Amino acid sequence: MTQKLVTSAPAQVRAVSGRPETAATLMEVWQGLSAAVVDTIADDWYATEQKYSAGRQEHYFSAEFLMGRALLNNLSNLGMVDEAREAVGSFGVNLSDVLEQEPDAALGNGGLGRLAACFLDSCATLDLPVNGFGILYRYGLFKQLFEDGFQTEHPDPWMEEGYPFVIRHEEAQRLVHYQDMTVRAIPYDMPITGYGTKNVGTLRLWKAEPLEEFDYDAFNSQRFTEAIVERERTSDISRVLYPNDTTYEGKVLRVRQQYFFCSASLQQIVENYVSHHGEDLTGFADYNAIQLNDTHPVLAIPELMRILLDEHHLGWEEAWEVVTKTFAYTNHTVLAEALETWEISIFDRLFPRITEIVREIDRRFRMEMAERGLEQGIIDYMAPISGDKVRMAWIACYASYSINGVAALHTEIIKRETLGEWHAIWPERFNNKTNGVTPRRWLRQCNPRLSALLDEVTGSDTWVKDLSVLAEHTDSVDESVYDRLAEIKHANKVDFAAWIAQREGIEIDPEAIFDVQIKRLHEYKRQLLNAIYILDLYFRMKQDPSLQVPKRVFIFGAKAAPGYIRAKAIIKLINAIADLVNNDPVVSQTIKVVFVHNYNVSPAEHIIPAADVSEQISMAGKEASGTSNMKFMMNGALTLGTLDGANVEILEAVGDDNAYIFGATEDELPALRESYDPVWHYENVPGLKRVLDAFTDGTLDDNGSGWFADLRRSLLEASYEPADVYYVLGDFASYRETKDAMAADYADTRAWQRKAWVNITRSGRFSSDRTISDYAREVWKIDPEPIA
Ligand code: GLS
Repeated sequence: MTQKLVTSAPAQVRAVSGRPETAATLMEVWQGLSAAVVDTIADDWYATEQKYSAGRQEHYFSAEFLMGRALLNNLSNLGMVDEAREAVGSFGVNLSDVLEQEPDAALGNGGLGRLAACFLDSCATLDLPVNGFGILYRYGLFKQLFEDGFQTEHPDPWMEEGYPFVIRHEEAQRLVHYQDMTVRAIPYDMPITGYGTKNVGTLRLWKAEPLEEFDYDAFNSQRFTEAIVERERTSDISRVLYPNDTTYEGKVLRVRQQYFFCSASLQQIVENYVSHHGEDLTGFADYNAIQLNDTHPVLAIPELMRILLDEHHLGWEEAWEVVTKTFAYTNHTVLAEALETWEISIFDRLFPRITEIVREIDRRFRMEMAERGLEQGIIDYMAPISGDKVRMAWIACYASYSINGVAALHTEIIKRETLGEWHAIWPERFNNKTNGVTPRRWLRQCNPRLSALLDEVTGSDTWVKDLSVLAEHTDSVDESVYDRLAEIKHANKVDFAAWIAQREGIEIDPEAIFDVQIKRLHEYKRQLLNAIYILDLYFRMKQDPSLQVPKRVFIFGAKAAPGYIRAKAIIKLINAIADLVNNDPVVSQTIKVVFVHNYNVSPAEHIIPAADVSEQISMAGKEASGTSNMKFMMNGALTLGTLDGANVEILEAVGDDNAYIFGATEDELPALRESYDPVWHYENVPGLKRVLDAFTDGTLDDNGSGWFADLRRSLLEASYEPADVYYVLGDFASYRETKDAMAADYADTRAWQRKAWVNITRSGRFSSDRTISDYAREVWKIDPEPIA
C-alpha cells in the first residue's frame, strides 16, 4: 500500500480549514481528503488526456450526468480506501462520517443521466478513449421535502461550499455566440478514474460566464443594476438543470443550454483535430465519433455543419459527409411527450445561421426522399422542419450513422413504431445496446459484504472488471453460500433500518420483506398500482384479522417533475396510505410503508443492498429499459415485474423460476385495450371498489386538494381522458396474485437465497462494461489505449 494520502491528506485538510487537522470540521476533512485524492492522479490524468487527444476518440454528449458522490468511488477505484481510513483515522476521524458529508452531484434527472455516469466509469475502466461533455449546472436536481405529505421542491446548490472534483480550466475557455449575446464557456473537468487502471478519463462540464464582468458603459452611466442584470442573464444559461424526465418543456433557456455545451465542445474537438491532423477537416470522422445521449445534444449536428462550412470552408456535400460519419444517436424513450420539437422562430431569434443550416438540411432531405419515391405525406412527416417546428429526433435520425435503442424490446418498438419510417429507409443504421450499470458503484462500493463473498467464492476480484465470470459459479457453490447470502442481506437490512430510523424517523423490522420501488414518479411506471396493492392489503387485513400476511416493508423513493400534478398526487396518496398503515396499531405490526424523501444516487446506495423485492411494474412497452432493475439484480433482490424494457432480458438471464412476472404483455395490450373497461374491473375484481372508493370517502386525506378524486377519475372516467391509460386496473389482479405468491415464497429462506444467487451470478450482461464494449466495437470503432 502506498502511503501518499497518509501524509498529504492532513496537509490538505489544514490548507482547506486554516486550522490543525484535528480541529477541522467533517466537511473540511472531506474537502482536504478529496483534494489529496485528485493530487494523486494528476499526472496520470494528464498522460491519459495526451494519449487520447492524438488518436481516435469518442465524445459522449449529454445534457445530464447523474454522478452522485465522487470520493468513495475514486478511493475504491484507486485501491485507496484503507489508506484513506488510516489517513483520517490518524486525527481521530471516521472515514464513513467523512463520506456522508459529500453532496451528490445530481446533474441529471434519472436513468438517462445515471446511465451516462455508469458509461464513463466503464470507459475509464476499459481504458477507452472516451470523454464526456455536458453542463456544469449550478443547481442540480431539486431537493425534495414532504410537507403534509405533499412534495415541495427546494434548490440544490451542490457545489457552493467548494467541490474539489472539478478543476476549472480558464485557459481552455471558448466563446459561444447567440444573436443577442456572446458568452464565455469555461470548462470544469472532472477526473473519471477506472477500476484497477492508471487511465483517468475526463468529464468536461461547461459553465457560462459573461464576456466581461460588467458592461462598463452601463456601469459608468449609472445603470449599475442593468449591468448586473445583464451579467446574470449570461450566467442563467448554466444555472439550472430542468427537472423533467421522459418529457420536455419548450423553454428558450433550454435551447440555449443545449446549444451552449454543443458549440463549446465541438469547438474544442475541432481545434484538437486541427492541431493533431491539420487543416483538412475531411478526415474529421476518422478520429472522432460523437454519441448523442437522446435528442438534447442534437444541435451539435447543425453546429458542426456551421463550423465546417463557415470556419473551415468545406462545401456542403463534403461537410455533410463528415457529419453523417461522426454522429450516433441513442433513443431513450417511446413516450411522445419526450420528442423535442422547437419553434423555428426560437432558432431564428437565437442563432439565425443555425436556422439557415437546418432549413438547408430540410430542403435537401425533402429532395433526397422525393428522389427515393417517398409519398409527400411521409416526406412531410419525416422532414426536419414541419410547419413552424424543428424536430430534433428527425434531424438525429437523418444525420446519424447509428441509431440505437436501450433494450431489445425497446429497439424493436422504435424500429416498428417510434422511428418506423426511418427504419424502413435505413434499417442498417439501427442497432440495440441494452443498458448496463457499473458493478463498481452498484456492487463493489455499495455492498461490501456481498463483494467480499464474491471475492471469496471466485477466488479473486476479477469479477469487478468482468462480471460475467460470476456465471461460472451459479450452480457450483456449496450450499453454505446461501446461508452466507441470507446473513449478508440481513446485515444490510439492519444497517438500512438504522439509516431509515435516523433519516425518516420510522422504525422498520429487518425480519420483514423489503419491497422496493425507487425511480422517477411517472404514471407509466405505475407507482399507483403498487399503492393500490398496499391499500387493498390493508383492507384485507382489517377485514380478516386472522389473515396470514408475511411481514413487509414497502419502500418508495421518487421525485415528481414540479409541474406534473398527477405525479405529485400519487406521492401525496402514497404518503396518505403510509399514515393510515403506519398509525394502525395492529396492521403496522405486519406491514409498514416508507417514502424515502429526496431520492437520489446516494440513498440508492443505501437502499439497493438491503432490498429483497425489486418492483419493475411499468405498463409493458413504456419503460425503454430501466436500470435500477439491474442494480437490484446484482445485489440479490428478485424482480417483480412486467415484460417491459430490460426486465425481458433479466428474465431470460435468470429463468422463469427466479423472477416474478405478471401482467399484460406489449403485444397483447393493443387488443386488450380495444375492449378495455376499467369500470368493469372496479366493479368485478374483488377489493378494487373498496380501494378506489377510499380515495374519496374520507379514509384518506388529500388536505382538500381534490387530487385523490382526480386520481380516481383518471382511472375510471372515459370522458375525463381515455380512462386508465396505463392499464393499472387491468393488471391489478395479476399483480396482486403474483405479489402475494412472492411474499409467501420468502418464508423458504433457502429457496429464496438460491434465487437471489442466480440473480447475482447471472447479472454479468447487465454490467455497463458489456454495454460499453459493444458500443466501442460496433459503433465507435475504438480500441483500448492504456497509458501504462
Ligand atoms: C430513460 C428511460 O425512461 C429508462 O427506461 C432508461 O433506462 C433510461 C436510460 O436509457 O432512459 N429515458 C429518459 O428520458 N429517462 C430515462 O430514464
